Amino acid sequence: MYSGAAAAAGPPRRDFISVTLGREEAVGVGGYNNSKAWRRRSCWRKWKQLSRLQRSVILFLFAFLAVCGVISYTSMGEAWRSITNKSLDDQRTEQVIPGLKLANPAVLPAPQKADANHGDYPDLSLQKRPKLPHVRRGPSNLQIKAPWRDMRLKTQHDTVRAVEELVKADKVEKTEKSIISWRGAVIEPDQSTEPPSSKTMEPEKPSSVEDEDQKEPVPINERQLAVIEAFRHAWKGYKDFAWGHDELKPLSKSYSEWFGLGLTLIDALDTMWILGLKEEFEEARKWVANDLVFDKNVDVNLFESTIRILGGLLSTYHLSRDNLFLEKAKDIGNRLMPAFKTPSKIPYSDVNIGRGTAHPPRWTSDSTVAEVTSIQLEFRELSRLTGDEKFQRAVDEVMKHVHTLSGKNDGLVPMFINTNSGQFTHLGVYTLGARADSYYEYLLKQWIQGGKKENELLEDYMRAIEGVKKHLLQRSEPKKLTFVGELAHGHFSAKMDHLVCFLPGTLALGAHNGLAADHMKLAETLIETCHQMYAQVETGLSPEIVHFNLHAQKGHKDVEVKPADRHNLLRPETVESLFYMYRFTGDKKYQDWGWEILQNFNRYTRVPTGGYTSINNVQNPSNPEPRDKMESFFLGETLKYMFLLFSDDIDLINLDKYIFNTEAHPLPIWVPA
Ligand code: DMJ
Repeated sequence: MYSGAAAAAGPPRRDFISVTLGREEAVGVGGYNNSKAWRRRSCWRKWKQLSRLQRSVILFLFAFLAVCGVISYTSMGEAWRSITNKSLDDQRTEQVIPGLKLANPAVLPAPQKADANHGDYPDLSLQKRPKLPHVRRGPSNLQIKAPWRDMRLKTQHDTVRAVEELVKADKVEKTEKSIISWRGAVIEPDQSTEPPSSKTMEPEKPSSVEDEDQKEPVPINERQLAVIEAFRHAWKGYKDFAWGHDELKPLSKSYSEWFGLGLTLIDALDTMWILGLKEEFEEARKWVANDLVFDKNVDVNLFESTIRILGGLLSTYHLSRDNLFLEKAKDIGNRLMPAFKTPSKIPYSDVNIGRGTAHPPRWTSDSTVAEVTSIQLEFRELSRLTGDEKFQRAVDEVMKHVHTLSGKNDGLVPMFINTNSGQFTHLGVYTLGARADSYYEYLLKQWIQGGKKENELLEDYMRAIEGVKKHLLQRSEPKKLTFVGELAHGHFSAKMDHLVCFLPGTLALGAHNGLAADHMKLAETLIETCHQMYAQVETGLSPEIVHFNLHAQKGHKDVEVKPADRHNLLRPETVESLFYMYRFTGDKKYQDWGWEILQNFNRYTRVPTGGYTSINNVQNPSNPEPRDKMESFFLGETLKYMFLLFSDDIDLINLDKYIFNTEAHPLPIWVPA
């Protein structure tokens, strides 16, 4: 035991250490037994026997050791982290974890011999491919892992090897690229977002890597790979012939301009993110950073630029957490605001984003109802992110106003609204197709986005669906397909736009969010009809508009197509609804139907030199008459929904956390379910 004598015998500090820490405990002096009380008493006695100086020195030493311990732990942690990060950064720069570099892009085996009937359009059907192991999705910066997670990397190698085998068989593209699949960031419940306030919102933090890692990675399957291949083929055309322009003209190997704002590139950003096309994404990001300028003397359509550009930038910001996209979103959002300076506050259809002026179309002072009521998700989200309420105020006012308007028919709205009077015009025509469609979609989606609190939106939605049931539903012959027709001044027309095929998906989303179960039943019947709009046509692709037969006639199918309506613009609505239906029911037939559509796009709309084209005649497989245009929504929506439809990972854009805008750009639900 430490004694005063020992202290006197040498320098206090050293004595203290040797005597105190060593002796008694080591040799067992003092009748040691196992009694805790005894030990406590004995320690206390020893402590009391120390001089004040000795006690202070002991306490100081303990404190010193504790501080050293904390410091060395932190700096070791830093060093470990930087090693891990560096190696991941290296991987990023090289585009590979060695072995992840592919000799060829991950494209499908060579198309089967083109059917004689298929003209120039190569047939693309999948051959049997090796089963793919798990690929972890998620951007590399969200994938920083502890060393013991190397197992995952090994799995990626395996996947890449499998992909390489596929690639060997392909003859189409030879560019050296890699598949590195990442995932869109998932908002975890603890990161739930809040409705707009006057304070600027801090950008959300990346989702918890640890939480994500708890989940078994879901493999990317063959059909998803086929979508990636299709996207790359489309992107190749855009990159080679239309880079930075609005739309690709794949046959003339040129481009068309609408707003002159790189529409396809912006629309496709989040699709690349979701599909894991990192290299393409980085290249496009560079264009956004260096070449995307909104200070241009150009008239843009408020609705189209909101859903495609503002929506695309906002969702890319959410997925990538890259501030560049938020800054650009703020810029375009501010430049669109002059549209709301009208006598009625119902916005004009067109805005000059350079001059800050807005106007209606030359021939009228009307705006389209769907257009003024389908910009809300985006402007509301912009307010939430910036803390600037003016965006939300402007669009909420439109909804409140439309809510009170007369001229509806059991919740169904006319197609036009006057920007001076604020009243509906051209009364008496009701459709869920062009000019009204997304009004219904955004009623439900705003209600979900805002945490299911805005009752007027829900009321209007529920009433409208009742209106659809009462006035617009009929059954066709011979298959008795339920379809959504139109009503013109009391006369029913059996005409249905392909655009209406958004409805089954929206109904299913509503049912998933607790609305009437019969909405789901209706969704199931309507998606069957949309499927038949493809299946009953010669190319297996739907025309823009169909007419349903109401009376059985020998040799007639349910679906009739008029010559003026037989084009296909590569639209997304049916695939979109298939995606929702599969997510909510798990019924694989929906995936199969989507797979058929993809194959038919590949058969009849794929241009060998890159890109896909809309076609003029879905009824003529030997000459579908290419129109020489690839719409931006083919990359923004159609292929994205295909990829999601084929996925079995419900967390790949979880529908309880994200709401898709009408251009398929996912935005966060403010209070996730
Ligand atoms: C897209 O721009 C949007 O989906 C819009 O709501 C309707 N039209 C096209 C796709 O068909």
